[in-house]
Amino acid sequence: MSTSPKPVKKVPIHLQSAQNRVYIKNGEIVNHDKSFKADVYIEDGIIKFVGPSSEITIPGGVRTIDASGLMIIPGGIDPHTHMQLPFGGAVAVDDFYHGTKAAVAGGTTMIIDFVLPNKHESMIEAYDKWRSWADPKVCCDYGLHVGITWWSKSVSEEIGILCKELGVNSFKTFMAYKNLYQLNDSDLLDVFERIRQLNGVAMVHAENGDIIAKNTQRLLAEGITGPEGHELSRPEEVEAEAVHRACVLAHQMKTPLFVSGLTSKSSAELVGRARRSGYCVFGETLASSLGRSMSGVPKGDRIYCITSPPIRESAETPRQLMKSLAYDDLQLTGSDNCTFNKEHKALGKGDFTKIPNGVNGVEDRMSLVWEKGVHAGLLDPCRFVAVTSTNAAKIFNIYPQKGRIAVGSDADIVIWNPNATRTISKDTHHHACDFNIFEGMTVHGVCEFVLVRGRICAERGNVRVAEGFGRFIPTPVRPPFVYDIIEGKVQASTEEQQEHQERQNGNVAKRFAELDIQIPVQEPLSAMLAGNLPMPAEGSLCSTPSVRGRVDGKRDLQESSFSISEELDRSGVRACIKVKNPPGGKSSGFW
Ligand code: URQ
Ligand code: ZN
Repeated sequence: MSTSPKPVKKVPIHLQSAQNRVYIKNGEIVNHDKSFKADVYIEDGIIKFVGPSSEITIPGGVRTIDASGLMIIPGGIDPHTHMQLPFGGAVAVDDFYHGTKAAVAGGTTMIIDFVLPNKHESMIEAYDKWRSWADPKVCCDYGLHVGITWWSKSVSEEIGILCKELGVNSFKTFMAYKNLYQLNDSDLLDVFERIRQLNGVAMVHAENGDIIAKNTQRLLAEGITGPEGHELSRPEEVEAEAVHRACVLAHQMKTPLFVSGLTSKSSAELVGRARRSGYCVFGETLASSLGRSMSGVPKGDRIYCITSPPIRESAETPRQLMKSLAYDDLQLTGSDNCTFNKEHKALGKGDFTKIPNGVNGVEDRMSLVWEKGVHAGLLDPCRFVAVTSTNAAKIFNIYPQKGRIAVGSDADIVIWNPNATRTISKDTHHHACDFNIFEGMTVHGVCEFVLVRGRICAERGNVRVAEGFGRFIPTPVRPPFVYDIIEGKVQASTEEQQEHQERQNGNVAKRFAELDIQIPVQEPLSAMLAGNLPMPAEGSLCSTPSVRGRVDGKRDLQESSFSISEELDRSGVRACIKVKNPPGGKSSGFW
């Protein structure tokens, strides 16, 4: 049981003065809902000013960064990592130091890791163990999900304590890993019901573990023992079946559901359909599934790419998943970073069930999403920010402390060069592992600077992190962007609402014309920020509205849309549509 108060971490003196005042000028700020030109002033780890340079006088002793031609984006939030996880007879080699150093190097300034208790282990004792591993080592802030790997009255009581006292609002269940983490449907219903009672967020690893076990038994009996057996035991439909079932179970319990690590188009479409049917469900895909497929991988190299759910064979899958993120069938990207060295993977030579599952991703996630999404013309930069940072902050209830460039938010900031490229390699990455599944890939989108709570931790490729500088970030229960939907205050968008919104958007353009307000001619924002077109002077409207929900009754977009930055943003540049509170109170519509 967690008893002793956590020691207050002292920031080393040398970090306090030199790093705590930074001024970033001439950059293009890109939040999930709009992009605009403005300067940013940071002090003591918090954003204190966002606006034109004419409105601020910079005191002496401030580090000034010229971000001309660059983007200023919220630091990435990776909601799915497994640092130093004991798994499959090994321990993941990226510990909380190397893993978070790699995260920062790639532009991720917060991770949310998983406490995974063994069956019959106390949830709280496991939580204390993970805290003792992470607190002394993390280079950036972190949160924790807790795995419900078994179920009983005591577990139900302990997750109540985790919610009320220990800063956890999200609980991972597994429909796979039979005899290790897997729960049956009856337990899943009880767990989802309890999570709803606590105003938490249920998470699921959605693969049918019974089918996997049966297929594995058959494959081994047929002498198929190589790494190809891994994907053969769990083809796409084994994921899709579990995704559908998890959505129905959670919907029946009226519990918000986060589906982790989707790897196939069919599963992504199921999540999209559930959302359009009004289910409160969110879908995550991974750097590994977005960045590559197994198409053409030599048999001898397959062992290194083993993760669950698996990286799919089809070369089409990465682009299909990126389109799912663009269409909002999926809402987030994670990495599932769980790295093992070649020697560990070799434990499974001759029996694919003994290959420790997991690959890298936390360092390269941001660049891969930029390369395969924005540079490929499928996402605009605002949507890039939404799926790499803001949506995770909203779902896990740490927005706008995290996931936004705004006055009052933590100064977790990345100065992003959309036109620069880098080539991914084990020889240059910051992971502890001795290979990289994206080896040799050249990607657009490079961090010029990474600030973690105002401290410059990466500068033009030079990574200077401080072990233990990161903090544990509690994730409070009842995230409004989730529970307002579940409680009917805001309807999750449905087909007819989306059609309604398209009509409204058309009316908005007509209204602007009547009011003689010129909307800058919008080239595809992604093309602009991908360096193909010059940026318009006064900022850009984002093409992918991040708010689809509506407050009770039809929301008249003529009068309002939603912008949390209303009271925070002093840039003077209009939000998509300047708003007061929409009719019926402040919208907390999320999608
Ligand atoms: O399944 C997970 O998410 C954990 C156990 C890491 N392993 C993996 O294959 N992703
Ligand atoms: Zn995982």
